[in-house]
Amino acid sequence: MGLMSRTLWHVNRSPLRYAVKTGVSAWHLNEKLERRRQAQALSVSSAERSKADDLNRDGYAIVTELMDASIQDEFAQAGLVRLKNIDTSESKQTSTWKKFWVRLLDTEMKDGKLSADNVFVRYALQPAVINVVATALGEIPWLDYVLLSYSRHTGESLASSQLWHRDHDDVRVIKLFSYLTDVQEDGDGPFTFLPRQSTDKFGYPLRRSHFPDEQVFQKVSRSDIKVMRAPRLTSFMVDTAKCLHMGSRMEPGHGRLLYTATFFAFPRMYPGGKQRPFALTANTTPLEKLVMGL
Ligand SMILES: O=C(O)CCC(=O)C(=O)O
Ligand SMILES: [Fe+2]
Repeated sequence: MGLMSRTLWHVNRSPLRYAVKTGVSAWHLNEKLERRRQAQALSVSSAERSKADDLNRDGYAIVTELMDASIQDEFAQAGLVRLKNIDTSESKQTSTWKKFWVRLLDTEMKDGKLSADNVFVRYALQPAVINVVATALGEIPWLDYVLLSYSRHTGESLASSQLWHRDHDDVRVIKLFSYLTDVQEDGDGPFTFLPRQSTDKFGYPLRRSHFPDEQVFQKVSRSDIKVMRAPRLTSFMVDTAKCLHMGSRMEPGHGRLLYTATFFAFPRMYPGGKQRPFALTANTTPLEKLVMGL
């Protein structure tokens, strides 16, 4: 890690992160105001508003019933196709640090970009999804990336996101998760988390970002845990910066295919100069462009 990223690592685990976020936001005031204005103009249903309230109050919301029926079939089929092609995705994957985890969309990116009409991009751009996240954040969100990950058993000890952690990519990180395989048993490695209020009891122990079960349950009751055992096509949103979470604790012979769309409030806290991982098409709307940061 360089000096800059090491400094940010510490900043983003301290109360200073809010000052940094405010400072970075001041640079982009016009766009920030435009995003707020456009969020006000969205027509948001009462069901969507109530999910946004859940998200802000508890740090999570179950949103399966808000997903657009017309995209579900295509989304599910596309998941099955990627599952069949796992061996090629694995050999081409760029980062292999998480051995229990394979990224499946890398192979279909062109120059590091997914087309805005790719079903996994469109899934994140569904009006209901944008409405809920925009209402929760009070502004048009920034879609940072979409991810399709396949988790499987490795026989190694628990590591990285299999341990309890909060994501530190930004002050608030709203992830839309959808299962593309059934996750009905503990062996299927369900996404597991603590609601915001329970996470707050844990505080911010210094010097560590990932914690074993014992350490978490010294401060938080085990009965507070939410284990997302659910059939495929279940969708939920979690503020993973505010809620301790873990998952992918797979048993032998089990596999879990999970879709993730990650949203922040603009501007991204780590500028980083990284190019956007999306490519627009002739049909991309101005609102979708704003969400994708294009
Ligand atoms: O694999 C899991 O269920 C945990 C994933 C995770 O930590 C994340 O998406 O931030
Ligand atoms: Fe995480």
